[in-house]
Amino acid sequence: MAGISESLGRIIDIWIKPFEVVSILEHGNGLINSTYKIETKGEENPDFILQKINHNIFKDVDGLQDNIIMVTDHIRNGLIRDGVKDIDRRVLTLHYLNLENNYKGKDESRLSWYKDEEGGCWRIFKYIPNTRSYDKMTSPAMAELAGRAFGNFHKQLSDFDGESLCEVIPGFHNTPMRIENLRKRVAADPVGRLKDVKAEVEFLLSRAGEYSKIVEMGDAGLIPKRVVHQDTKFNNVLLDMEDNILCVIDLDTVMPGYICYDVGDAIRTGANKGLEDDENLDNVEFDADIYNGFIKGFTAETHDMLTPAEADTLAFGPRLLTYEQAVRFLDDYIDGDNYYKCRKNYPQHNLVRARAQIKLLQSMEKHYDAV
Ligand code: ADP
Ligand code: GN1
Ligand code: MG
Repeated sequence: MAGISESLGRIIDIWIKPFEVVSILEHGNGLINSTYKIETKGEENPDFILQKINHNIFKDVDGLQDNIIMVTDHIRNGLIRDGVKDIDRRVLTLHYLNLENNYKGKDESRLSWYKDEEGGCWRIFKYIPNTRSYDKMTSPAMAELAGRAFGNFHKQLSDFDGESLCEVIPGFHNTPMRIENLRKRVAADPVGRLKDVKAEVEFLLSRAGEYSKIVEMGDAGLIPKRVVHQDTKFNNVLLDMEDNILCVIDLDTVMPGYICYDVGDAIRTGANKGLEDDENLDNVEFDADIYNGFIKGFTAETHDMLTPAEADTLAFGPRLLTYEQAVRFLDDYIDGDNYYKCRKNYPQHNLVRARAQIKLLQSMEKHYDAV
């Protein structure tokens, strides 16, 4: 099995006992962690999601896992309080590794993640059966569904104390910090790629002031910091087979931030008529109908909690997150591709991504008055 050593395989056998592995297959298409589905023997038995945590990026794996435990516990307690019946389908459940009496006589028990012999960090979630997720929002109705899912997620976390969370990636959506990183990378030009991207760098840096304003508003106390998701791709919403919302997943970056980040990343990924890494920039265009559908669902859930100033930032969020993502892809390209997974034999991948984000940003800027 790709990426899974024999010794890790033995741990997985212990981890999912009494169930037995039938197959471990790659699942999903994330750019940071690697995800696998563990299928077990017996139709009626549970399957599992296995993930290799990218600990070059998530350096404090204990902090990361503690965040996920606290957030899922909080959501689960809220569901119990509300008398929800199918709780196991409404929130992610980590599956602990119990090594007690099983492994070299050690008596540690209930590990929420495991470090293998090569230093790889692994965790397992219970697989929520009969579910699906979509990469794209294909209609305004679908976008409304996504908006409701993320809006409800914010409601679930509105009484959660963000102070208890570890900042797993410092300054994750701090746009001025991302811009500063790009400036430093340009100055260092570590692999000699700057010569190919001067126009892109100039385009992005010319907008630095405008796209620093959300962090400045937050610092000035004009908008509240809340616990937000920060990676709101539509495929991070699990739906049942009739497309009813079940839960929001992929909780690694749940941290304090501004609510426009979540609207922003959902629209950046969901309201692009092309792909995130489209080589044909004619395909890449902002879809205002998808945006409107999303905002309808999102505000239906959150209108009670949004402050007027916050509500005013929602429409800017998509531009902000698209700008920031262009900065991040371009930064990684200039750095020689150390952060995002790139397709094999495709050295231009991060540059293609950055150009597609710049095209999307231009299209959003053009439509801004209309939204
Ligand atoms: P990534 O960081 O790679 O995006 P995710 O945690 O989002 O990782 O998982 C990738 C995909 O796997 C999701 O989009 C979803 O389709 C599926 N998935 C993840 N966790 C579960 C789960 N507990 N039950 C069912 N499907 C899941
Ligand atoms: C990463 O791996 P994935 O798809 O969940 C990244 C996001 C980016 C996204 C770009 C921790 O998310 O911030 O927006 O790629 N996650 C991290 O597709 O950097
Ligand atoms: Mg995901």
